[in-house]
Amino acid sequence: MSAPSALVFATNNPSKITDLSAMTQSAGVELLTLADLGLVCIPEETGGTFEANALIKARAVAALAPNYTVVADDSGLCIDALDGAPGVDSAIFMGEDTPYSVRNAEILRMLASAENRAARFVCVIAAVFPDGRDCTTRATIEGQIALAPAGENGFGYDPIFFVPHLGKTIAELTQEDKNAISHRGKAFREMLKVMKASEFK
Ligand code: ITT
Repeated sequence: MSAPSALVFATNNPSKITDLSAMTQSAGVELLTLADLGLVCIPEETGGTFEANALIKARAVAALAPNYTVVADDSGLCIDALDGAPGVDSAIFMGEDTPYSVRNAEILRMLASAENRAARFVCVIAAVFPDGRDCTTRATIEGQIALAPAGENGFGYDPIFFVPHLGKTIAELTQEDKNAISHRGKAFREMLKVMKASEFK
């Protein structure tokens, strides 16, 4: 079996598209966006878990594009000192229109006296196939909340997510280096493997 030659990515976040495009190009898979298909889909993320929300997004778009394999990403930053917050609410933490510079500064303030700065990015990729079946893959990257923001690349919380073995924040990495180690890179590569190995159609 082989992976589908085209995937529809059920996201409204252009930065996620940038992350995945680099990987689909090298895997020889065409990545179609909602805009490519003229679709508008903004489902309510009421699932409460990364898996449930990723499936909600993938199924909502699959209902509009039933002949395609649809993938969706639900992801977030989980900070130990904040009991896992912002977690599944990462996109809406402090309000979805609040600039990340403000959100990141607030997280640094909240952690000002924290001894434990451990955090992880979590990503679940859900896929829904034309035959109606679905599956998910999950991956994380472990790190630390930095003492100050650094770097201009990436998006969201990348400037405050420090990767100890590289001595850099994710925002200081190239696209290729981010994808090699990131929650999204690992979860998506795993999904491509599952698709190649399985009888999903
Ligand atoms: P879609 O639901 O349309 O895909 P979204 O951005 O709303 O887009 P999520 O609900 O999955 O997606 O929220 C993910 C949030 O987690 C994202 O908006 C960022 O705040 C954060 N996040 C996830 N991955 C990230 C990454 O690689 N770098 C920085 N922040 C990330």
